Amino acid sequence: MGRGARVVLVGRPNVGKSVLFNQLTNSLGMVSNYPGTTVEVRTGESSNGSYQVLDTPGIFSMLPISAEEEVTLSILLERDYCLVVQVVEAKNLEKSLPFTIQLLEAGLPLILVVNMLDEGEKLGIRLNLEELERQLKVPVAGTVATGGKGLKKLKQVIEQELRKRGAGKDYLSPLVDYSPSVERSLKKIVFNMEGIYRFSKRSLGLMFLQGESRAEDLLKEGEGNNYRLLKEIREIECRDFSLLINSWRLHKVREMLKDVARVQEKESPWRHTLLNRITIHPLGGLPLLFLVLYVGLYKFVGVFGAGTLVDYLDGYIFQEWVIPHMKAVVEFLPLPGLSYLLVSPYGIFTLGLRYGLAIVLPVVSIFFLFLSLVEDSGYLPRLAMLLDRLFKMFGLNGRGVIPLVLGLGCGTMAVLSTRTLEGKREKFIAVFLLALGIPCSAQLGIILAMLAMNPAALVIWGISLLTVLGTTGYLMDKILPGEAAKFYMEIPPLRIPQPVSVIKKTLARIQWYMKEVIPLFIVVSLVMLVSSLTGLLGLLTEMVAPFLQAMGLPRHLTSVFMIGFFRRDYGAAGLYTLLQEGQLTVNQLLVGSLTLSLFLPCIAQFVMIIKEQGYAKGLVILILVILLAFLAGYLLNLLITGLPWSTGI
Ligand SMILES: Nc1nc2c(ncn2[C@@H]2O[C@H](COP(=O)(O)OP(=O)(O)OP(=O)(O)O)[C@@H](O)[C@H]2O)c(=O)[nH]1
Ligand SMILES: [Mg+2]
Repeated sequence: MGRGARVVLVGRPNVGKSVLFNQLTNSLGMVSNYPGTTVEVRTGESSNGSYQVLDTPGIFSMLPISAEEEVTLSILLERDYCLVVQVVEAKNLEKSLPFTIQLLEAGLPLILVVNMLDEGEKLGIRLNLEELERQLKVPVAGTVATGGKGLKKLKQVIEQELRKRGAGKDYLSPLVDYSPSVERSLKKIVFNMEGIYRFSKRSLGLMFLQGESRAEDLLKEGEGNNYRLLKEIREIECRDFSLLINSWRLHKVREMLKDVARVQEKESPWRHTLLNRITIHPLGGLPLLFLVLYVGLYKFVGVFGAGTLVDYLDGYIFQEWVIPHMKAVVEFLPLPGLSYLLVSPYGIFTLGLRYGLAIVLPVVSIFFLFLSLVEDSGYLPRLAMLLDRLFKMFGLNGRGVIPLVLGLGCGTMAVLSTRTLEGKREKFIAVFLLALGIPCSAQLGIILAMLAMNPAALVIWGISLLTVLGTTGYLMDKILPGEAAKFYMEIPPLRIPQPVSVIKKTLARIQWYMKEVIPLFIVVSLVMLVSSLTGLLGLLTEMVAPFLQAMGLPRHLTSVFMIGFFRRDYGAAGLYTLLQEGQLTVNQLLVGSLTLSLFLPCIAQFVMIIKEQGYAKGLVILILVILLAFLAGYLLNLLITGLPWSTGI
């Protein structure tokens, strides 16, 4: 078998591939109850170290539509592996087995895992997996991945199959005999193919007949001059091969399932049905959304996380304890410059660690907990359905809800998740809106906590942000060429989040934050320290001052904006400090919060934007976002000057 053996997990989105991956490799990968959680391939070593496992983004068929499906198809077509493990849901065999047929047609060494047997059982579905195994002629294992049921057996089967590798599996006779016209063209194509491929010629021929672009590219390369002949054969019949091929496969699957699945309809509990209806009906869904936002974001993240916890950690632990003690220690040490480095206004302790650990960490931790609960409940796909129509006005559709909500967690990850959107147009709009106006959790929490003292200001901030986002989205929809993609998303059942999974996920995210972000806090303090010592900060302040003045903001906010570019939440933490020191009026806080919410994406997000959208678009986004942020701040200042509240909070 050898450590180099590779096992690839594939299957439709949201069927439990990542849970299985975590179980097989003892790791802590992201698992959520919505389709499209995994958008990049992850590799891990099996728990006994004898093979590698690859977790892949969801894929529906060999004809990919979205970018994340393409990632998986590329793995199947190009990467070296020994075994494919297809994961399917017990309740959705009819939708999943056509892809099984495709994998078998491709001649790939396969194990089928029928997961979520528990949910199938609840719906009254009884499966005869031995019969399925007999029909498919490949091993079939049943599992409940979340509970670990069937895993021991699955591991054994994987090892068995890996041992067989190299024994030379004969190519199985075709599972489906297609319609005469398809078979006629297919035979001619296969007969004329000369190249050597990972997939069987029959399967590549079928993909070619359906016009799949990767298969076309492969054949173009592998067949050389012969490729023209293949195209001619395809064109002779002049039929919609896709429709024919899919309907014959479906017919075959239905025939198979007659002997495999028995369904005894069970009534789902009324509570479940009611909750399900409420979440997707506007009359119930919108109040529920406000409730989730109010309790989850405002009360839990804003008031508790950014208020109570930060007050304690920053106000008590850091301000009264850590920093004074640190100052005392530094005074003792005869090292020149140490006090600058550690405890001056831009010192590593006073700025870096204080912002990172005392202000931002408590807020992100609480937000990560909230996000994990929401993700695992299955609420997000329902929100996507509810907001689909509204999002269409902004050139997105319901699918855009998920990246935008994830953006509240971390904009960088959210940009990556825009891969699940279908068209380039949607992706660009979503990436733009994320860069422009989706504040990340810590920033949002701190802003909510600061404005919580003045509810009217909070409402104005919320309305202004939504207006800018809405108007920008609306204009982009009108200006950008192309049409909105259709909305299609499978809605998973509502599930009670499992405490272990929620805690694991929250901890994994906090761990990520500590690893990636805390070092950055220290770098930020050093950059700020050097800029202030060399006079660069002063120069920048002079340059930005007229703009800040036009927005009614004090000039020392320059440093807040500068810090905000490293990470948005640090910027908010800077604002928080100024507020504590009594240096801001309500108007200034409001305009500052709005401008900072709209201001540049942080560096990490910007790098990801360039990776996903290229330099040119990245630069356009950057420039437009800066302009829009300052313009919105300027307009808001004009509108609120003269409002009755006074100069303090
Ligand atoms: N009840 C039940 N839930 C499961 C089972 N396996 C996975 N889940 C849940 O199904 C959801 C999806 O699991 P994931 O592992 O993220 O699915 P995935 O196939 O990796 O999804 P994508 O990454 O979106 O393609 C999560 O909420 C899991 O907790 C199972 O056997 N039973
Ligand atoms: Mg996954």
